[in-house]
Amino acid sequence: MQLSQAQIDFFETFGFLKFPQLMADRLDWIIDEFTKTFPEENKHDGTKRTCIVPFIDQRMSVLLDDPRILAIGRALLGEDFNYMGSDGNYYTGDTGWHRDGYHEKYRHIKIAFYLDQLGGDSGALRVIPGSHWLHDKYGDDLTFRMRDSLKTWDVVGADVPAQVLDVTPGDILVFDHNIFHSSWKGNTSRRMFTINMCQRYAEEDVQELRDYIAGAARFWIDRAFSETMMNTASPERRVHLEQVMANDDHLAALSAKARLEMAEPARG
Ligand SMILES: O=C(O)CCC(=O)C(=O)O
Repeated sequence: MQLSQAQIDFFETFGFLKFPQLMADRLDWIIDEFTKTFPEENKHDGTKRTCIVPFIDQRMSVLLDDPRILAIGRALLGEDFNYMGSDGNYYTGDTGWHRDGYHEKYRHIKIAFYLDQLGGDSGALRVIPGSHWLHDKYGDDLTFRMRDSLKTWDVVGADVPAQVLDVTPGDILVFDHNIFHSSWKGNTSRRMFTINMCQRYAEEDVQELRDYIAGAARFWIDRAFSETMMNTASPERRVHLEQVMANDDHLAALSAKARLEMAEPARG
């Protein structure tokens, strides 16, 4: 599979893409592995989000070798893109408007697998097309004002002007971390996992990458990737692991500190 120039242009302009039924042939396997990744003894009870990081690393590392996933990474980020970890979730209720940090120089993307049929009234992801470009004072103000849209504009979160990305399991959504996104009216066990990727960092910017990796300490993990992900990597997969593997040596100490300071690992 290859992305068309029109798809690449669409992503650059609007900050997201939808691939209907791209992974339909793997869906049964994906749902089975998703379910098995969550431990029996700590089942999601619907009261708050349950989240596992890194996620595909536990039982689905091979997704990183799938030609379709590779094609998305290569087309949007370059041949030598970095895998940046993954999260698996049972969501409970709404996810308010936010962006996943702001990356000015290097593109970071999320590939999202939603495993339930979702529409605007049942928790489908919403994005504000083109908002990944807002990185000036206007973007900063918007981050702040979006936190309480009712107070700011007398508009509930679900009515903020946005594109609703309906999904059928097997569809793939891809979005830029910088885009404003949210989800409203979902139930208490919405299933979703993501694969994060970014452009490879130039040597002079590696500290920025290390700072990003440090953020994973809140999940109490000692390495960015699981042993399985690293030990089963073919030379082709290694290309997408090596820059992070070379720059996660500070994570174990930071996680040890987080274990002392937090009651439980972060839920997102
Ligand atoms: O589906 C959701 O509730 C939100 C997903 C999201 O915010 C994310 O993956 O960054």
